[in-house]
Amino acid sequence: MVLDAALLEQARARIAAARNIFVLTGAGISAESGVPTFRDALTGLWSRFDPEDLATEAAYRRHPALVWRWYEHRRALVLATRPNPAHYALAALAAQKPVMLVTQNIDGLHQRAGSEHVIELHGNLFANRWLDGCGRCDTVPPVPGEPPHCALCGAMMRPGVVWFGEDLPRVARYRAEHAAETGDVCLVVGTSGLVYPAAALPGMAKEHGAFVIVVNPQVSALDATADLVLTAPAGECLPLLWPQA
Ligand code: BJW
Repeated sequence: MVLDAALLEQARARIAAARNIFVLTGAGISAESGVPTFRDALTGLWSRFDPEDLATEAAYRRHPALVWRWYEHRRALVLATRPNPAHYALAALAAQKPVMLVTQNIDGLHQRAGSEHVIELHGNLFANRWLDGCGRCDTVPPVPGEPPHCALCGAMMRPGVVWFGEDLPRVARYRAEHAAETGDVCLVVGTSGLVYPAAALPGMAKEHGAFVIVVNPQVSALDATADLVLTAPAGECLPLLWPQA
């Protein structure tokens, strides 16, 4: 992919001059690691299901084993991947200037690349919690392919992610909004910009005076908010935007 040299230079200058950078990432930043983006067609067993139909509490209550297996499949997939140059570039940037890194991703790849203090808006794939637990929940030995149950009250374990219709973790949301309001550059990487409230953050940043840069090989809903769009895969583009350690 050939990046427009003038746009690249403009983005580099903005980032070099920034005092605080607010970064919002989405599934696209992990695509080059081999993690499917959320709205890509899934293959194999899951190709018959619409992910948006599985990512709700109602779906989990209706088909717990199906949804649990979908998350087990995704955990295994993520564990077999590695961070890519885009994740490492963001970790390197944080060593050079204040970066507030907000991610919609649940894969933990930013942390594995060395980024600290990552604000996870949609939870984490590896953090399970109880659904309707009794407060003293304890697992019985799990049946393979089934969600673990509490030995005391029978509650089910659920993935510690944020499904549609659920509130985002309050502290993460508060910190993300603060980041959007205080960054002088807002760098949006690999998100379709279709899922709220995350998708509202770049607009909030712009209202507070940030220069908004979007990195995405495809058109996204946030292009209209952007001051500058870099049409490129994150792993190719980000390492060109600032010096790498
Ligand atoms: C590359 C690339 C490369 C490819 N380099 N890029 C306001 C308006 C309308 C609706 C709502 C609203 N406010 C709230 C709602 C409802 C709802 C919502 O947003 N619905 C919309 C779909 C219409 N939001 C919610 O329900 C949220 N909760 C909430 O608001 O609570 C208050 C409330 C309660 C009750 C009622 C109403 C409000 C919760 C949202 C939770 C989202 N959860 C998921 C699943 C997480 C767990 C899991 O993964 O299983 O989070 S959905 C899914 O989408 C996942 C993602 O984090 C999220 C965003 O997706 P993302 O990251 O943008 O991925 P993609 O696949 O969409 O895009 C990838 C992009 O990468 C593409 O653009 C590619 O081109 C690009 N790409 N390769 C760079 N190499």
